[in-house]
Amino acid sequence: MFNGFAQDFDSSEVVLFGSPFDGTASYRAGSRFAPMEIRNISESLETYSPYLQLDLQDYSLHDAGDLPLYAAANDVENILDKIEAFASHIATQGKKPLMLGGDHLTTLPSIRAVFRSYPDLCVIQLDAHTDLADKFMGDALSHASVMRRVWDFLGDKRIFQLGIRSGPGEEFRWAEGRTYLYPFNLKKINSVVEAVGGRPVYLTVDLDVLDPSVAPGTGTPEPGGVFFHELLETLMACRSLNIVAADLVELAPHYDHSGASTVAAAKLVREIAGLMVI
Ligand SMILES: [Mn+2]
Repeated sequence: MFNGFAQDFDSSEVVLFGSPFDGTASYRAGSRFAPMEIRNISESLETYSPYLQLDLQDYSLHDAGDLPLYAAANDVENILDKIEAFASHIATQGKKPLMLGGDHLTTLPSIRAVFRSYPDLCVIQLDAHTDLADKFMGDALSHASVMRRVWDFLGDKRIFQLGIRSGPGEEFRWAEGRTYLYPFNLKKINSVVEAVGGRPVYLTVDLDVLDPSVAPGTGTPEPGGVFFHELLETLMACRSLNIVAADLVELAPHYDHSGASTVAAAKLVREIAGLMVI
């Protein structure tokens, strides 16, 4: 159990669950271990957030554990269906899903499920990579194509991408007029918050938005990223938003033997959960 997520499903406002799948990692796998390691390390993390000045223990939060995705490891669509079904199960009851990935493709079924409950959904993506490939190595379902697949059903100008500093030129050009892509850093968050207004938000945080000196434990590290406090300040700038679902993806804990990347991820989960209940 993630520290502080002690309530039962029925009484909870936020439901945490893990999607331990890294089958589409293009460089190096390992994010399947993220949910387990994040939970382990959360035991050493305070449940109190001094940033939001709230204690997770005072809120109705449930940890539903990990989805059993190993058995179908070679069947991507089957895995995505399982994630979508569970996220739907949460969202249709008016609860807020908070998913621990997994590679970034796990975000697709989670957003798809939430979108059915919130047709005017916006997506805020904090990430190093465009993730807008129509096909990556011939594959339409890849962590490098996740935002393109989300755009397929969400349409133009509903996806806000910040921190982006890597991707093919054609994806940066494709983004023009279709998504709001703010490269290199997170400084445009205030205009994003203003543009989103009161609409429901799905927040997806790819851990590789952080600089690899902060979080080397990820599948596709990308130099030139933000420091932890910048990401934290960005999250705090989102406190007025109506965040109805969120995820944290792409932690591959075993590439960082210090454990610091996992601590960073766990701390982000605590703050994101806080944003979802205030
Ligand atoms: Mn990504």
